[in-house]
Parts: sequence; structure tokens; C-alpha cells
Amino acid sequence: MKMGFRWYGEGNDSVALNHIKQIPGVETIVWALHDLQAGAEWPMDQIQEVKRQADQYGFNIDVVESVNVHEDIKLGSPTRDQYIENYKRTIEKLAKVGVKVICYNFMPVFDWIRTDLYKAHEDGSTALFYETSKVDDIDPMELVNKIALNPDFTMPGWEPERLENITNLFEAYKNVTEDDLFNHLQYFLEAIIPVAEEHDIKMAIHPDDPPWSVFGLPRIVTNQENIRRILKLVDSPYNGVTLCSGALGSSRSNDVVAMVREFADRIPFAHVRNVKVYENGDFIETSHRTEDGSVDIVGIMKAYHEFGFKGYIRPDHGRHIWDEQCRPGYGLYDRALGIMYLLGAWDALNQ
Ligand code: DNO
Ligand code: MN
Repeated sequence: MKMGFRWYGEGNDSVALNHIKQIPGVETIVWALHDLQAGAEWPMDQIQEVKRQADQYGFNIDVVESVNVHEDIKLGSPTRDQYIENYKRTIEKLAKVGVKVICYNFMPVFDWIRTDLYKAHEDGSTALFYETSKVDDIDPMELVNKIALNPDFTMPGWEPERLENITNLFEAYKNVTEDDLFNHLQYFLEAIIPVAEEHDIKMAIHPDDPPWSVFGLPRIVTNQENIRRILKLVDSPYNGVTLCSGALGSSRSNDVVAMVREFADRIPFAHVRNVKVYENGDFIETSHRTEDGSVDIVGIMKAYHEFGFKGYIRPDHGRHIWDEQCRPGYGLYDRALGIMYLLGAWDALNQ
């Protein structure tokens, strides 16, 4: 198992590489070029610049999270091929600096969704929170209108300047079913997996977060059965999954330990974090310990250990603690605590 830490890049992250260096056990910087639009071909000089920065601290840059997929690919639009070509070129370039895993997601319009980024825990820390009634049954156009009338009422990802684009995207997805989305993913994978194979880079799809349909948009990376189906779309070890215990664990019907057992040889990259899920389906992110949330973190580590997991792993989101000012979910302190917990469990299992 190789421990990683997500880093948003110089000038774009409150956490600096020299601080990450002081967390025991971290070898890999999990990175991306965050100022590029989805669908762009990544420029070699910018890639090399990140490599240079990581080299200074002795980190490898083996894992990229994420090379984002252009919306036209998810929609299956006729214009998708140019973006797929760009994606292939990016894979080739990343191989040149030694990248081994590319994490990506296939969620329409939004990446992870939360209704509150700073929900208070009893101990005074804050964390990302999802209130089902605010999302699941809401007509997206109603929300668009509400925000347009009152810009103070907004949710992460729904910034007023994105509204027009969001409205168009909802329109575009209106008739896209889950089966369509599987087909569009298959088309994408059939094009890129041969390139990934040739360049020895494992593609690892991240589950949808939360793992169910939101605002009526289709979502497919949601449960064990669908992940099984996705891995078979192109049955190659290079078509893998970023098994995120927090994203999948937000649904009470998912058994993440069982998923680690079933998919272990197709998991090049693991996200391990905990969430507390309430009776009504709301959930809040918690510290990493098993007893702090609803996900059996030790059970997950045990399943990886039994398999002899050699892949990359990282703590995922953390709480905001000790008054840290940071990107929501991506502070230094709680993720460092998470790493120590995961490595502690691993060491105990090694004995
Ligand atoms: C949430 C995070 C995600 C992830 C992207 C991958 O669990 O890990 O935001 O980075 O979905 O593309
Ligand atoms: Mn994750």
C-alpha cells in the first residue's frame, strides 16, 4: 500500500508540500492541473512543473485526480470525439512523467454535492453535510429560479455565474437515461483503455457522491452491481475503480467491505474516509475512526490487507479542526490524523 495526499497545487492550496512532508508515511502527491477546463489537452510544461515541485520533496506524482471528462462525452454528443482525442494525448503525456493512475468521474454536471460545507459537530469542528430534503425531491429549475431571484440563496456548485450553463446542461440531460450513460461510458472506455494499456496507466473511475440520482440527473457509479457492470464494459485491468468508502458509504444499502473483497484486483486507488449516515438519509463527514461514523474503516483496511493491496490510498475529505482555514474538506490537520489512523491499522494488521 502506498500512501498519498491530495494537493491542489502551489498558490491554489492552503497546505504546502513542506507540511505534507512532515506527515509520516506519505510518498505520493495526488494532483491535477486545476485551472484547466474539462476536455482540454494538458500542456507538457505545466505537467513538468508539478513534477519539479514534487521532486524537491522526494514525492512521486504517480496519481492524478482528476483528468475531468468533458460533458459532451457524458452526453454522448457528436462533438465528443475531439475531447476523447485530447484525453488520449493527456494520458500519453502523463505517462512521460511516470503517472501510474488516473482518477476521473462520470457524474453529469456536478462533482460531489453537499448542502452545507461547515456543519458543526458536537466537538466544535465542522464538516461537509448533505441534507436529503434539500436536494433529492427538488425540481432543478425551481432552484435555478430561486437563486436567480435571490443570489444569497445558493448551494456549492450553484454559484450565480454558473446558472446559465447549468440550465443548459439540465436541458441537455433531460432525455439521457442511466443506460445511455453506461453506453457513453463504454464508448469513452473503448477509446481510451487501449491507450492506457499501452502506456501502463490504470484508469480509475470515482463513485458518484452521493451515490444516487440528484436533481433528476442520471448517475451510475452508485452501487456494487453497477460497478461490476462498469468493470465489464471493457474487461481490462486498466479499467479500474477508485473505491471511495465515503462516497459509497453515504448510502446505507452499500456494503463497502464486500466491494473491496469483490473488486480488489481492479482497485488501483483507494479513498478511505468515514461518514455518519442518519435514519432519514442525511449524512455528515466525520473523523476517520470506525466508531466515529457509519463506515467500517478497520474492516475495509482488513479487506485490503487480506488481498495484499499494493495500490495507492489516501484519506479523503477531513473535518475542519483547530481553526484551520482551508478548502472545504481539504485541510491539513484532519487528513493527517486520518493517515495516522489508516497506517496504524495497517501496521497492526501486518503484525
Ligand atoms: C469525493 C472526492 C471527489 C473526487 C472526484 C474524482 O469523494 O474524492 O471529489 O475527487 O469525484 O473525480
Ligand atoms: Mn473520494
